[in-house]
Amino acid sequence: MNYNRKEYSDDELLALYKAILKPRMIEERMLVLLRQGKISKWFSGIGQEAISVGSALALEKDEYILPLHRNLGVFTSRDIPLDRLFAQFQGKTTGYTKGRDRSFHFGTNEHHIVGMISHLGPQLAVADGIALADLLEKKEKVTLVFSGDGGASEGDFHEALNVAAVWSLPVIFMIENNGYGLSTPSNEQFKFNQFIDKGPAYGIDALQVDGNNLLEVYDTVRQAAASIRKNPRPMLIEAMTFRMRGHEEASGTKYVPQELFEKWAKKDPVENFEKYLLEELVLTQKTMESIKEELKAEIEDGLQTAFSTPMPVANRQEELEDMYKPFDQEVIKPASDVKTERRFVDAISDALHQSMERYPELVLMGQDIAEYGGVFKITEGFVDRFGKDRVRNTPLCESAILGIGLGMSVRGQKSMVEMQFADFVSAGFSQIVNNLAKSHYRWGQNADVVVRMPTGAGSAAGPFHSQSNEAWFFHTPGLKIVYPSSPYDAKGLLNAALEDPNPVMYFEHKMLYRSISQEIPDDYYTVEIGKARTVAEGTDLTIITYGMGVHWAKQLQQELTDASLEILDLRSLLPWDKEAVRAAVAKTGRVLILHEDTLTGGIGGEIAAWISEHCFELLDAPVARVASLDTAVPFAPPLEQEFLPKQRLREKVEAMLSY
Ligand SMILES: Cc1ncc(C[n+]2csc(CCOP(=O)(O)OP(=O)(O)O)c2C)c(N)n1
Repeated sequence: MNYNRKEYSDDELLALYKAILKPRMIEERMLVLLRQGKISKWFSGIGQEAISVGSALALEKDEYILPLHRNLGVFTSRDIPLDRLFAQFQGKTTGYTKGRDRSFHFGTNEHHIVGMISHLGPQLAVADGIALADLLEKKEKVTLVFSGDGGASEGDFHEALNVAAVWSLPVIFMIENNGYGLSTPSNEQFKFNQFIDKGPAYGIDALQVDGNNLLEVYDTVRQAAASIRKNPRPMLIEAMTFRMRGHEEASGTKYVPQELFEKWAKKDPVENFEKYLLEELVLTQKTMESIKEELKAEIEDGLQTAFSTPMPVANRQEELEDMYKPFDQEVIKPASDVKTERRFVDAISDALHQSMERYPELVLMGQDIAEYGGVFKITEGFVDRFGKDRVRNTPLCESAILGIGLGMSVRGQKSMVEMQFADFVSAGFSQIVNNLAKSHYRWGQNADVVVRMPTGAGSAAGPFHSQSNEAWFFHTPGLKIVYPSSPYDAKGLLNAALEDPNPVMYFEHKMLYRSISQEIPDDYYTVEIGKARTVAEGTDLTIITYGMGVHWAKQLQQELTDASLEILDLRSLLPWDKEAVRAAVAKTGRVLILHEDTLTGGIGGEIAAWISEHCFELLDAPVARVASLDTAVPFAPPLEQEFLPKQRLREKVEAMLSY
């Protein structure tokens, strides 16, 4: 192997040697422990250490690195205490996730590391978000994120590189090309010759390095980082390497031809570097042995401490609470009585505007939201007032933008991501339900992101511009969901959502945008998240609903002059107001749950179950539900009207009243 030490001093080379030896010695020790049945399997980085170690040491300590499952060398090079690292592997409380996630699935802001989720690709956009925060704060920093050659087949890879290119984000995309994705060889994974061919296609520079040559990786990343800090832009580095062990320890390597192992064994990154340092007289046999002894002692020490710490004791309360960053919402009242008549759409715009003034760290992102003002014109004029840095047109890439939101949270910024239509959130689903929602529980990092969701049917817009998909998120611990039905709540709940440090899905019904208006305070105010509102008081039957359902219920209440209807607007779906539901049930003993979303698996099912379980003695009739038909949302108006629950509401209410 050709090493070129350039201007690097003996001390620097020795530091590199110690750093590459450490993950190798840890893994060798772990292999023994695995055979003894003392630890569980992991993803081996043996043979690829030069990439992890060279990359980590080439950056400044306060620059973020986003490793994957084969990057033990990143964690060790950032001096993670070994007792905590081993405790993490063993699921112990003294690890980095309170025993909630495994192996390398953790981050630590103290060490400027954001760990992966299993899905691989979503990690890339999080790096974009960190880099965007650096760029906006004019910090001369670079962020480095890893991808395997297999993971690079995911759509997230394309989205992250494309946005990074368009926004000139200071990110190094380090691709470890080790020839296999689990058992799948490169020729079954992709058709192109090499990853560096992809760089120019995205408009970014690309370099290839010998990933087993520690000095080459280190020097290349150092130079790339220095250049990017001065001239922010993304760069792709392809590190050619080989995975010397199975996909995960104990999964075998039968599918890999023996000659490949033989070829790559000669290129072992640790042995070759050691040999080179001995030849260069940077290292003597004696110092080498003492370095190994020292590392061995450190590893044994860490292992002993980790083994002697107990497994976590489950605390139900703590488990539930840790899904969210603690936040005691202080409801803010408007400073004056001044009010203006505003449509629903203007109330949303007003809240965004005032929150942008209130939080200089808040950034808006979405398709066509800048000069064009968004397809519903909610951010019209925002660019003139707040500038293009904070009101960002995004490429068409829901997943990347949501991941960017998480990355910005890591750097203490807030973001609002506008889905052009709620339907398109499916293209970013994993980022929301796996990354944003679980991040605080896993390693204490909140995702300070509000996702705006223009939702609902009624305008003959067909199956992909009309869906109600709040139930997709209702089932995801870690998220909050709000769904206003009036201009007053639209403003107050959006302000509250932007204030809350947790990920909040904000549903806004498109048919309410310009059809309703109300006098609402000019000043900033918030509405409590998790609190329902009584819309009408009644004694005969309670309708529990939200969003458009509130308006359908109100209309029926006015038409049915001989019945007294109680209407409860949930306003927040996660968490939802159980006390208000109980009180509303108690008033009438008859409950109907109404929502625009389809019936099966809708939120009504959960609320009905809770009422049956907790309010049985208050009921005079079975809990009923009215919802949309269990079909896709149809296009033609007569079909859409049949789909929606409005026309079935009256019949159901009358049947219940005479039960
Ligand atoms: C979205 C997703 N699909 C499948 C998997 C299962 N899986 C985990 S690692 C892996 C192979 C990854 O290959 P590569 O990106 O080349 O990284 P390497 O393991 O070679 O370092 C697969 C298929 C996953 N984790 N996530």
